[in-house]
Amino acid sequence: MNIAVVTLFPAMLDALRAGGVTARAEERGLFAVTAFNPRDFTDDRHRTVDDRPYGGGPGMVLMFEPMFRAIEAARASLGGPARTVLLSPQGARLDQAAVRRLAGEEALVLLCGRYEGVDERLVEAAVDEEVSLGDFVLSGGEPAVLALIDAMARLLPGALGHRDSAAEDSFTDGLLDWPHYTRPERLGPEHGGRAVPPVLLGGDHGAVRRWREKQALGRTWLRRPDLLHGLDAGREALLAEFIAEHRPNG
Ligand code: 9WO
Repeated sequence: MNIAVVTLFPAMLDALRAGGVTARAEERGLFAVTAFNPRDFTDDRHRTVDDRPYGGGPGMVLMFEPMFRAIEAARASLGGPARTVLLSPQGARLDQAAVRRLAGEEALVLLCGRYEGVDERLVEAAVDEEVSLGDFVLSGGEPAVLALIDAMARLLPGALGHRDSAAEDSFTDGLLDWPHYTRPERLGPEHGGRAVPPVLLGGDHGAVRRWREKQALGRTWLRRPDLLHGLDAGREALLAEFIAEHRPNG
């Protein structure tokens, strides 16, 4: 997968190479990320990329030409058609289904806004899709692009190594994760002697699986009921057990 990012701050993309799944995926050649800086596509002595908003008001707006030329260069570098995505709070909310869809593209151009935003004519002329990570304002689209690339990279075949497409990873698809524990079995008295749920220590893999699915269902019910729909009978029963055993604040 080839990704071209249009950004005034290309150094922010270095974080992708600093470690973790994205660094390994790029080393393995599963994807490549290249930056295009609109400042390199200006004609004036000051390399101007922004100007004051028509109609007045505070702040600056990214100008059409430097952004458009950077997008054209980005597309040319990808050597084929590429979906162009602007990260902005005005976009459709990103979810795992959208991440999967975008990760399936051969090539992508990702646009980062800055200041008060981009000239709207750029959105009309060059953007296929606007994507938002949520209802909050950043100072620029770069952190959102990093998050999107990270979410896509871990879906590329080979990115997670041995964990790839493990059946286990999908059995709570669409639910929140279950709780995780590691050594020691019991914390010291300074931490209240908190213990690991005994079922996880018993070696009954069927019971562990059932407990995890139940916890995933229960947490989703408690924290994100909007995600719970169309449960099959088995899951309904498991969730009913969780609810029966659940004590608020307990
Ligand atoms: C600024 C602002 C000020 C008052 C009222 C509303 C406002 N919206 C914005 C705004 O959206 N500024 C953007 C900042 C301009 C372009 C880059 N910025 C950006 C991208 N902020 N947040 C994102 C973003 C992208 C994806 N998902 C979540 C947030």
